[in-house]
Amino acid sequence: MPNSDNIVVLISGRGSNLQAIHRAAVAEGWSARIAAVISNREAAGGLDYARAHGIDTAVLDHRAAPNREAFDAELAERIAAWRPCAVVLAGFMRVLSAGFVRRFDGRLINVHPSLLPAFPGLGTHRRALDAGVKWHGATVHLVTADLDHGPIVAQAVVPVHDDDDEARLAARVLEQEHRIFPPAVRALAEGRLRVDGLRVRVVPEATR
Ligand code: NHR
Ligand code: GAR
Repeated sequence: MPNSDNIVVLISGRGSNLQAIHRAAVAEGWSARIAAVISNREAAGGLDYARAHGIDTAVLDHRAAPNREAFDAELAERIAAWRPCAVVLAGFMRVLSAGFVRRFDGRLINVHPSLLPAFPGLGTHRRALDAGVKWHGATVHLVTADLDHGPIVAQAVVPVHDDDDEARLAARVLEQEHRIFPPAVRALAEGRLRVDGLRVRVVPEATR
């Protein structure tokens, strides 16, 4: 059973989305709180932010595990100890096995740097530039075993400029991630997502 107010955030890097979520949770007085941040990389900048803000942290190096299943099993145990209402992938770079997803089914959420179903997987900004699309963006989705194909909770669109490079485009998309991810995480944590196949309705805060 989920505990109802612990959010666990998984990161691999800088953690700017973690910060955006944490800031929103504090500023808006969410009933849920970020209880723990778990990184598969010791050097992840997001760990420093978490420590500086009194959030529990753990590092689980996937290279120390004998295989993917073993890493996922240990990660699942660590997460389950918090009985989380939401498990947030915020720039987490390891694909999670079907067994892992099943264990936290309906509580896993990810932000992906493209307008899904376009450009699932890695290297999205380079691929968007190479494909010549005029619009790009970010997607928040529930995580299923089918990589980057879970039910879509929120999306935001940005223009692609003629003189864009990967870095400029990524920065424009990241700004939108920070805008759409926190309210989606909040809605999940507060039980305000209604999922019907691949379609998700977010029940507004007031009319719960
Ligand atoms: N797991 C499942 N089951 N489903 C999803 O939708 C997932 C997921 C795990 C992560 C984030 C995702 C993204 O937003 C995500 C969604 C990593 C890879 C990847 O190929 C792909 C997609 C995403 C994250 N990772 C390599 C791997 O072998 C490692 C890459 C690295 O370490 O730099 O796992 O894009
Ligand atoms: C974000 O752009 C996120 O969408 C992306 O990594 C960045 C993490 O930034 N995620 C993926 O590419 C997942 N494969 P952050 O660490 O500053 O939140």
